[in-house]
Amino acid sequence: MSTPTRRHLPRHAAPPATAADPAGAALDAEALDAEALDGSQLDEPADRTAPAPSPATRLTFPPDFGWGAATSAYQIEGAAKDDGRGESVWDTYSRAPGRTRNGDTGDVAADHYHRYADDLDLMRDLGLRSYRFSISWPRIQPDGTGAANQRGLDFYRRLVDGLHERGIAPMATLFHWDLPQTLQDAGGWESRDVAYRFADYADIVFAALGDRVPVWLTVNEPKTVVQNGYLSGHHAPGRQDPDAAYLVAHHLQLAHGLAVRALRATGGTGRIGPAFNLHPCYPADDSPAAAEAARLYDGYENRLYLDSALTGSYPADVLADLGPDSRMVRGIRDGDLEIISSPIDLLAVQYYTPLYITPAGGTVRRWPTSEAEWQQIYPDGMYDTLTRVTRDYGPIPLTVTENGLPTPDVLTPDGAVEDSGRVTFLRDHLAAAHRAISDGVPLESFHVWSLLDNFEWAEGYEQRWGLIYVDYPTQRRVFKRSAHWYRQVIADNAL
Ligand code: GCO
Repeated sequence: MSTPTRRHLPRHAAPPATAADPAGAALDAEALDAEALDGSQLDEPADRTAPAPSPATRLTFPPDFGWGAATSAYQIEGAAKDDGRGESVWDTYSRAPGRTRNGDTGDVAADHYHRYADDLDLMRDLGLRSYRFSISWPRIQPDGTGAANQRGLDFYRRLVDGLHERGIAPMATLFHWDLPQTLQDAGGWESRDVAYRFADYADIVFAALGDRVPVWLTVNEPKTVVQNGYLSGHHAPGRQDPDAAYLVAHHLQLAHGLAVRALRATGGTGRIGPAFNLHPCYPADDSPAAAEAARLYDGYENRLYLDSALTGSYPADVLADLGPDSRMVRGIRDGDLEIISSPIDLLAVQYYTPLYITPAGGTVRRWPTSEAEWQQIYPDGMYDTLTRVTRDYGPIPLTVTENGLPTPDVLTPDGAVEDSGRVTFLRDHLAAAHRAISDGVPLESFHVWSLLDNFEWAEGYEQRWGLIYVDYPTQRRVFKRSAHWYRQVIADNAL
């Protein structure tokens, strides 16, 4: 077997240093002081203190633009044992000692399973036109196979009906990382069979909800499962095995394609696509070696997923780097890429951060980070990502299904949450998205991550990503300043 020669910066935490790339690791550590770096060859960051534009300079969005917010099941629902829900890999992982900050789990989370009706009212008050949520596989099939658990399906039916009653379009993700534990015990995503079990689960969900959900997303961020679940090991299932990781990538892509085919087989009108987190990969300096390293890094970060889903082939440079004996390359069967590239209706893009690649194939930080130290704040990366997809893959409709940041939010005694950093961040990223639309990108909607403060995986509840503050001891919800601001943006259809 050959091991990939490069490291890949996982989301949500810095990767452990490896002997394979000591130079890159050293640069990562040095780069913690972003201000100390020389950014002279790069654009200036957006002026985050600029006043709001006057009406004359307003950025108006297309008339039917889908203003939205996003969540995922394990991060908000809680109710871990209600109504026949089975265990997922995240139950197992978060309950294991030392895996999450403060030992936090999603057992209660934002208690959305019980409070969904009130949360729907908050979405209406916010003026949302689109709500992106995920369906918990272990609520639908507690053991990952077999008959549907009707009580699980009923919950999502109530949720979807409640959205329609409030004039909000549902956008449902089929898999946001909560794999039934029973399937993990049978090999998880290393097992090709799990991709076929996913298609069975998708069949059940389409039969129950296909008439009420206009847009489906298949797999959320396969890359994060690969990098965090199987390379760095700080997400479920907590493995550190590069050879397994890329076989998992292939099976997640296969699962995506099988779900697309399952939806088509229903004959319904729903639209469907994958949700990829894309990171623009810039060379860290002007050297040819940095350009070459950034190109391969881009292969692992972006083209592995985009090329297979949209062009029906894996990037040759990544396959060569993995090597012919890698489990992934050996695991690709005839016909797989036809399945993976089954025609899709839209592509969901999640943008959080750029990456700067050194000649040695490591990464450096160029811009200040948010509270999530993996996230550099660089709004132009949104523009670059959206325009790149259109340029390289054609005018497929795009939706931004995640963009946001954590801020150190505090609920004041008079009941306010002043998250002005989130307002600035969203304004700058929306302005970049608007510029992309003006330059011809078919972007149809934008979903802030996240609607509510929630369980941020290994970071537990410490990071707050919501437009709406959740006071966990009481489960009280409070609109942050950013929620009031976003409501006005939606009402104006303009920044
Ligand atoms: C992801 C997930 C979300 C995260 C969000 C903030 O992109 O990792 O889709 O579940 O919570 O991105 O890190």
